Amino acid sequence: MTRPEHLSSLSRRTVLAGGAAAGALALSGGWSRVVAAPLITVESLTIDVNGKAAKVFAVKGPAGEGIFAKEGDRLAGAVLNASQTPAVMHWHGQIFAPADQDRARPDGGELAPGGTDQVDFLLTPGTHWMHSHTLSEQQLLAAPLVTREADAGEAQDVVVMLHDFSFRSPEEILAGLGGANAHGGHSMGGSTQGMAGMAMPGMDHAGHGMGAMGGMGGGMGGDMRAHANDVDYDAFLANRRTLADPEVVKVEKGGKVRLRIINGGTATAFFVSVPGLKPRCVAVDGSPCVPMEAEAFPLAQGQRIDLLVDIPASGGAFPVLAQVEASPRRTGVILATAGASVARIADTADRPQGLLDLTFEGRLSAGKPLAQRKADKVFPIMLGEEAGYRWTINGRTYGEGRPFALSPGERVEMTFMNPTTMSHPMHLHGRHFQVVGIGRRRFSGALRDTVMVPPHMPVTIAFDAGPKGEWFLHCHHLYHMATGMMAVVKVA
Ligand SMILES: [Cu+2]
Repeated sequence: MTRPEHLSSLSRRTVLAGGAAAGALALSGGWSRVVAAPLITVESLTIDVNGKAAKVFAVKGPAGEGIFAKEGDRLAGAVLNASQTPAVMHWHGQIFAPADQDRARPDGGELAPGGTDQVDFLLTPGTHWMHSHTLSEQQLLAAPLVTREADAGEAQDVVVMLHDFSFRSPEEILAGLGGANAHGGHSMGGSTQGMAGMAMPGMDHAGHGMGAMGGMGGGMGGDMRAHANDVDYDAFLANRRTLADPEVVKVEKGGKVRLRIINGGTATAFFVSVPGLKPRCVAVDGSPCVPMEAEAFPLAQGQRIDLLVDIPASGGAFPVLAQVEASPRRTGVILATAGASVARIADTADRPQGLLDLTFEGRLSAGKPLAQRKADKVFPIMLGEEAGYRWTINGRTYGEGRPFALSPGERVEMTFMNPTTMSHPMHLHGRHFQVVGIGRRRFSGALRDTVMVPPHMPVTIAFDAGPKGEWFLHCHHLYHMATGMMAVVKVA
């Protein structure tokens, strides 16, 4: 098995030893070397984007960006913040990390520059990731946290992390969203400018005039069309590179590849496709699903998708593309066999994609669904939007509302309702849930940790509460979360 260069391969022994001063690092070739603690380091670095220098973050494991482990491994060791900025790290998709080992918890806090944390938890199998839970997520403070399943077989793993990138700081972006040209400047009557702007990829700040109305439940009438892409990004990255200079991953003729794709974009959802091959989705958000083929796979912020592809015996070069929803803009990596000629792929497609919807979600079913059970608690959750780029859960921004109170082991159902004009990828910390309803239709859908809730389409999730602790439930659109769309689930 060839491993991507940017991933570290940790043996069980290595991970267990990670908390000590040094541990042995085993790479796929079978050799090992001694590496010093810490296990994970957050650092600043400068990368090149479109020929311009950009100051971003990196999350380094023992052998490069991210962590790549095997089922049964623990993540045990020190997390060092070697950057100049306080960090709030979240272990996204990890269900065995106790609440007090996740910095991103209601009573958590920043890991100060130079500060160290100790972590020790069993890794959750599957394609997961770790990322900042504050605005620095926009500056690429994120990395893969992939634990190879015991039954993953011989496929070659290729991890692709997607990002939306801006030369502006996240604070500037947020100010722009809340400024006079966004929500705050519009009256309740909406704006014709907004309607004209809505179909424009990447540029529909003006569309927010409608958003405020959406939050009022649609009672104002007018055009309620959904929109996306409220931030105008400078680039879209796959493994930190654009299609002008993409990563080219060497694959074998006749080989099998497992693409593990992570949407680390903060405000961008993508459609993933592999033209020329027939990808089969085998897992979403790290949890196995009944294998499913599609032309293009929707991937909202925070979500992951695992796609199996067979490389033809004749070889060739095959782009793995991620196209922004409601836009022709795209990014990606190239899979190429030895000697294949790699053509330049334009970073703009011939035509825009539509908005993400739940067509694919509705066809998915979990590999291991939850046991059928009547819910002990049912929560209707109304997602809302108010003037001034204020996003709410049940009418309240984070800090204003009471926690959702659960007891360990309770079967919980939450139905998200979205009368706003943007989609909300809703993410629950510390637990995987099953999608069990879309609109009025009940079904045994995918196991996930992040589900997209489009405008005017209720989505119901189910999960069994636990472990004890306080966990965030929030929208994974960074600027929605930062401006209020977050609540606490308290298991006690
Ligand atoms: Cu949102």
